[in-house]
Amino acid sequence: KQLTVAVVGATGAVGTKMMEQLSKRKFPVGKLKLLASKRSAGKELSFNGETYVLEEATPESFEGVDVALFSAGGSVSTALAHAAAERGAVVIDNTSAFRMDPDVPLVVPEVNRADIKEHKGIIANPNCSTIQMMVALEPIRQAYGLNNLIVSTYQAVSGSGVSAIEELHEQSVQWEKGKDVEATILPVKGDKRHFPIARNVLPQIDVFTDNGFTYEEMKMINETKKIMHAPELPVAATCVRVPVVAGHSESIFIEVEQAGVTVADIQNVLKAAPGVVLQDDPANQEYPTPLEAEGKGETFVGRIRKDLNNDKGFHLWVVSDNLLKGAALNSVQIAEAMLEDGLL
Ligand code: A2P
Ligand code: 11C
Repeated sequence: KQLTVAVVGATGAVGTKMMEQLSKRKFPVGKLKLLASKRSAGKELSFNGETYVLEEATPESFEGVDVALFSAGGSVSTALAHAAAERGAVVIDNTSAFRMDPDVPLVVPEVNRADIKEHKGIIANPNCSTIQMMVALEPIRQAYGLNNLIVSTYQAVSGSGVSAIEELHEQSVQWEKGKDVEATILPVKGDKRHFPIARNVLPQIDVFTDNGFTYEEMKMINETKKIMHAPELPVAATCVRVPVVAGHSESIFIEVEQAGVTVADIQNVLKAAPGVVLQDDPANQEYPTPLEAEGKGETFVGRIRKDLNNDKGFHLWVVSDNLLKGAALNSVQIAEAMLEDGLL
């Protein structure tokens, strides 16, 4: 069966990877519509060796579309996702616009694939930093239960789009040349103040909410509870931007429910877990890094240690390519799962 697929935000950091994943994974694309803003209309992009002309995304763009992968920002999804669904397209939305909507499944296929069938036209792809954490922690939760979860992230600039990648490059060059370093994008496009990311670390991703946590932190907290179907689970997050182009890293503390669990038990669970690669051999300095994870679809886990004071406490280091499993790959995997389950 050949499908008509639309990519909304096809010129963006994630949209580009969505096209790459559709091609690489041989998704049955019969017809492809590449959509972006008016600015890009008429530009050309190639897919599977053929040239496609970009069009401005409008409600009418979705006539005859079977699957629409959205990654053009929340406001574009808010404006167009329902219009696409009303025209019969299944929308897989990579923005935060609908993630907490009770009518919209929020899906990591390795974790809660069964939720997909509850959809009413829109399925949400979780935030990148949430996805990799779910892939690593759900198998542990299934085996030993979970009482508590605290995460600190080290997130790549590509999470903030093409312009943030360019900003890191430009600032690095400015440093090299001894020029003044200009910051206009990070930590958050359009916020009151901007700080350099080259040679720096910024403890702010997205804007602050009233409780002192940022939206990125609240996404990790709320999305985790929804994906795991665990509304009571205590979750805390601190999200930090680092001068890395691709690959989010996370330092995670968990407390499991069951007593007597060992590091080897956790390692064995992760060895068998779908989408996980265990990379945990401190004696040989074997642990995941974002540079090594870049371009790969798996979630890499290492540095697994038992807490020194809490017998049920464990520390883990979790790394994945934020544009792949964190975004484009997960979206395409949702579409693949739907095809396999006869939902497309
Ligand atoms: P465009 O290149 O035409 O601006 P990134 O996350 O890397 O910043 O990319 C954002 C993506 O969202 C780009 O593909 C961008 O297209 C697209 N986009 C931005 N505004 C709109 C809009 N109003 N309608 C459709 N696509 C948009
Ligand atoms: C970042 N996690 O790294 C963000 C990007 O809700 O999909 C993804 C934002 C989102 O900046």
